[in-house]
Amino acid sequence: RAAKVSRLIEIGEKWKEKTLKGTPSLFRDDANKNIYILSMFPYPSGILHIGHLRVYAISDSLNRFYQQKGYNVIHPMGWDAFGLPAENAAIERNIDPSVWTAHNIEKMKSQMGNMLANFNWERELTTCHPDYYKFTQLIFLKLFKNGLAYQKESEINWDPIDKTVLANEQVDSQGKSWRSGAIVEKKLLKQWFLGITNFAHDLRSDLKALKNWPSKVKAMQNNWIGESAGSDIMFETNDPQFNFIKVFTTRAETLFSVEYLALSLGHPIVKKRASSSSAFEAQVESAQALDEDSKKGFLIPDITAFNPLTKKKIPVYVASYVLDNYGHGAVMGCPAHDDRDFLFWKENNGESPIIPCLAPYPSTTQSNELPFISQEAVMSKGTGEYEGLFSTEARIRITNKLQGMSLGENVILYKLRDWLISRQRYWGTPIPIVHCDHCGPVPVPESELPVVLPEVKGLNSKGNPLSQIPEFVNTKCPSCGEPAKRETDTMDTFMDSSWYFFRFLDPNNDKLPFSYDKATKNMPVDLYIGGVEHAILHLLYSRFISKFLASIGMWDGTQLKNEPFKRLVTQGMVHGKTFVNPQSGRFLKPDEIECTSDSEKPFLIKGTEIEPKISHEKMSKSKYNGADFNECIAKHGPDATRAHILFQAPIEDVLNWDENKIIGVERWLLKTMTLASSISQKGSFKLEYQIPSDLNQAEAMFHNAIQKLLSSITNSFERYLSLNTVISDYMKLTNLLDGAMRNGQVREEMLMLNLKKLATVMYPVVPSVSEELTEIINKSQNWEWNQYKWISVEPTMESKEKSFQIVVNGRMKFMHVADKDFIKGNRDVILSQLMALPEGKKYLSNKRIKKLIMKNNVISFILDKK
Ligand code: ANZ
Ligand code: ZN
Repeated sequence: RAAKVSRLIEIGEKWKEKTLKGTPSLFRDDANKNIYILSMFPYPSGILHIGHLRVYAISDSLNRFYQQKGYNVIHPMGWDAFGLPAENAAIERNIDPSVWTAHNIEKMKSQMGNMLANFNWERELTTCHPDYYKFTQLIFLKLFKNGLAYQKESEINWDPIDKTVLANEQVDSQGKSWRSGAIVEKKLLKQWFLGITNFAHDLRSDLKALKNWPSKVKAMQNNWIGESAGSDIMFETNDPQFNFIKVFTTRAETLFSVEYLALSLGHPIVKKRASSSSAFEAQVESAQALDEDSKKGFLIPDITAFNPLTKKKIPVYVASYVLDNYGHGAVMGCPAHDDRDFLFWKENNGESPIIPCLAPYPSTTQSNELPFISQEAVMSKGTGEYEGLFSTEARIRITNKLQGMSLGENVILYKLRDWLISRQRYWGTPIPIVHCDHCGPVPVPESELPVVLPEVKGLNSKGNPLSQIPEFVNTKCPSCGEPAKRETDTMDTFMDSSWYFFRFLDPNNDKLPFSYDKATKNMPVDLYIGGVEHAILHLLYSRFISKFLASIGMWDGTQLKNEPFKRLVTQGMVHGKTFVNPQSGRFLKPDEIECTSDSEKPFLIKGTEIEPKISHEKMSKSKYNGADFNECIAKHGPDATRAHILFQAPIEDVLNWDENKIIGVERWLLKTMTLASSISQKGSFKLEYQIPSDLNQAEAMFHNAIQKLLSSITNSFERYLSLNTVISDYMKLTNLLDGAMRNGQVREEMLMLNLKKLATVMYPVVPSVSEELTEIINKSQNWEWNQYKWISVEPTMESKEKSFQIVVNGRMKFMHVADKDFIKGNRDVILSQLMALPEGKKYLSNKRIKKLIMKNNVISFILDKK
């Protein structure tokens, strides 16, 4: 077996160079048949892991399938190369991040080659190269000029020892810096934001146009955007400075049950009070330490608000459950109809009565216990003109009434916040802005791009690296020419990846990020494949930037609402086989495990009789369950590895990686080659041979079964993206051919014809074995046939023959295959033919035929029982 398997490795080597090129371009004849298949580009960490193997095996199989169908497939690859890991590696190893990154890219590229992934390397891009980030900067400037990039004070994580800003991921669960161990502080810093909220409406409503996205992902985006339709309501106050408090509510009809207003800790009124009273400030600070879910609060003295409808006087509280950055940082408290308000009021106002203004529909069995939060409600007594109205109708009328009084209006609110892109780190795209004392923030002229990221010697983790380079910082104001300072923040790497799919279409354009025509012609991406971990941020940012670029006329994607990705596939995670010692609960390394020959107890902990506990879990170093697919390729060859990972699970499901199970796929691949040799040796065949019309019965069944599989394979690629069933169909096809060859009922020409089809449809998944099969066939036949054109599924055929059941005295005795018009012939001829058969002799001879009935496929004899 080992020798046989090594053949798969050799074949992989033998055809590597050829398969890496994909099908020859002359087969992609129709210039207008384009398809764009994209897998999310990787971070160049230096090692391709098994999750990458899975995505690229999927995208490359589809790539090759569409090439065979004659499409021009755009199947590019590039590198999402800015970001913290490179910066940290550079600090640790004292090398330039660009050197580290370039080295990693080389390694990963060669691993992609080992798995036979056919990418359009002529389109390769790297986000940390100036010829790419120059245009990331240009897009930033376009946003800036359209009022969609602005600076605002915002809270950051501050490491007081390293004097640096930390990303959320760099703060551990105890609130300490991952590097210095210092307690991380919150600090306000002026930072750059992008106005994604201006697109909130479209980002939400255009999800409906994305028919080929997983509904799970659309639901996640929908929640993240968080649209809420409601009303703004103004409450007059007795405060001389703040005459009104504005609240946002989705339940304006509950206005009659308002007992209090609650303000967030950052509300202007609260801030004002805190600045003039240290006792009040202390209260605010202690409330700050509470979490949002806490229902604690305190009264603001000397301020009263008035209900705009009832004119009732109500107290104003500060409450930690009111969020600063949602709505107006203020809520109208309705203890009778809202859970949180109910708890707050209980906690802070003891026993004072809670008065509802809504009741259940009269005919329902809902309990009217408080808080009564159902919206299937009618307005209670005491609500005047609204009494008896449904909750939803009263809501509209009340808001309209308030609007007439200029005390309310309908609004739509979003949870989505503007996108904070400032990073106080080195390894990112510099923000192309100059700060001038006279002119404020001034954009660097487009003609001066890129603002090059300067080289840094001895990069360290302290402070903001760019701000420590005077030659970078000090410059002239592009507007007035006075000395000025460059912006020293770099951009969030999500900015780099928010437009790379456009650049792939025009990677060498040095004037523009991409040409209008190329983008308009090839966008949206037809199929985007990647991890579900990007379901929110990356996909949302990409949608935003695509819509923005369309809004300024850089491309036209109106046929799909200027959306970048037509179909999205999120592949499942790959889990690794994990061994745990059942006694200690400790994770075990592979070399602590021994394989047994006992199928009941296949594994033991070495040197013991203890069976380890086995599960499949997310791969991690601490669980020793990582699998290196490079080793797998070295041991089993690229084709078996690709087919195995596709075979093990449907694309979207979790895949439990078990290298041992690759045997099934290996056996199949070896069998195809044996089969190819056997059929090829049967004779010399005509290259143009077509399916004959005079099929015998076995041939017709064979033909029809093959067509069914070919059609299933085509549909699995094209419609269902069901690549695991593709592999099982390959195996069925192989077995069908093998069976037909063994039983000899199908003519050899047909075996050869279908062997060629097998080699053809296998190409997308196992390109080098497909090449080998082709070579076996061509050598034996002296052909120059190739497998690069996808097969067409033929109509099913009927045999010229039919099986007849021979029934004797009511019992089925034997079958006879004959021309389908057999029973329409002369009775004596029929009888003599049947009598000539061995079974005929046995059951029919020397008996007197009392009756003979022939109908459909039944020939029934009634014989004398003597
Ligand atoms: C009165 C009321 C009565 C409310 C009732 C609900 C039920 P969504 O749907 O998520 O948009 N709210 C408004 N601003 C808030 C803030 N800054 N922090 C915390 N909560 C805030 O939620 C809207 C509801 O959340 C609003 O409607 C408001 O409470 C509260 F029976 O107003 B409601
Ligand atoms: Zn200036």
